[in-house]
Amino acid sequence: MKLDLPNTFLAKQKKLPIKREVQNPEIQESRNFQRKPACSKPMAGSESKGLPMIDMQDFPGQLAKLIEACEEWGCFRIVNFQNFVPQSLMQDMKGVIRSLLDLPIEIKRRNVDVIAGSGYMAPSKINPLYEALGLYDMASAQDVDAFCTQLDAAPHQRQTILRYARAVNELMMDIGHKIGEGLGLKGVPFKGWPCQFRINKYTFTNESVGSSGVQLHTDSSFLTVLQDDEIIGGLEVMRKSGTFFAIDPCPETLLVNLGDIAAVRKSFYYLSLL
Ligand SMILES: O=C(O)CCC(=O)C(=O)O
Repeated sequence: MKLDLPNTFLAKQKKLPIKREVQNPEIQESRNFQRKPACSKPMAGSESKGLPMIDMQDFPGQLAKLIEACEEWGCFRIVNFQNFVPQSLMQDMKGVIRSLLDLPIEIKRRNVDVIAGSGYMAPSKINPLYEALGLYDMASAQDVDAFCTQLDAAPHQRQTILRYARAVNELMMDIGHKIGEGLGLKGVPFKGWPCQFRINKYTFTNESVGSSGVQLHTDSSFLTVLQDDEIIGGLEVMRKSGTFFAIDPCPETLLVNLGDIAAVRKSFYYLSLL
């Protein structure tokens, strides 16, 4: 079995969603935008318009489906992962990041890079609608602590960020192990791999709806786990054919995307992991 994927296969872009009506362009509340009930309540084994849905509670039963999703799509949604990341924690975290992104720019700028691009990214010429906060390694309590200190996080915010970071890191390792197992590799030592955390915000108005929220890119990571908005879509992934496929919102799921490190040939893959 191999993950034999050209880089372009994993490419994705963020298009700001087509609006139905905008009462106030300053307000980015989801109620103003078209609802896409493509995947209102995912059931184990159900599909979201073709994008594979992997049931994290059904292993090894889903191993073949997982590997097929990696090979055919380079991304998939997961369901039934709440033993790692409870729904309430996802909601709490959303509340925390909303307030962090609302902080004054001078405070957000304190979120400095550990490696290039790992910290705060202000809207730029290339990505004028995109802003992000970042944390280099969410597996490191020290890094999480430093991030919270930079942003003057209140004790309850710090607590939520710490819990979320731990939970998502555990989940990422579990997904990594499952992919490894599907490839016939048991016990791949993912512990110690840095796990970057990014909080993305797209600011859009009437004029910018339909344009790119962030430029076309692949992820340089092994895996990306994305907690996306439950209502507003916009993410598109490139299929093997070169056409873009819209990833519709799907509440109570997470999107997993394979990055460049996963997109290497089997022989190299074995070489790099063992
Ligand atoms: O924010 C999104 O929905 C996608 C973000 C993305 O592609 C990325 O952070 O690499």
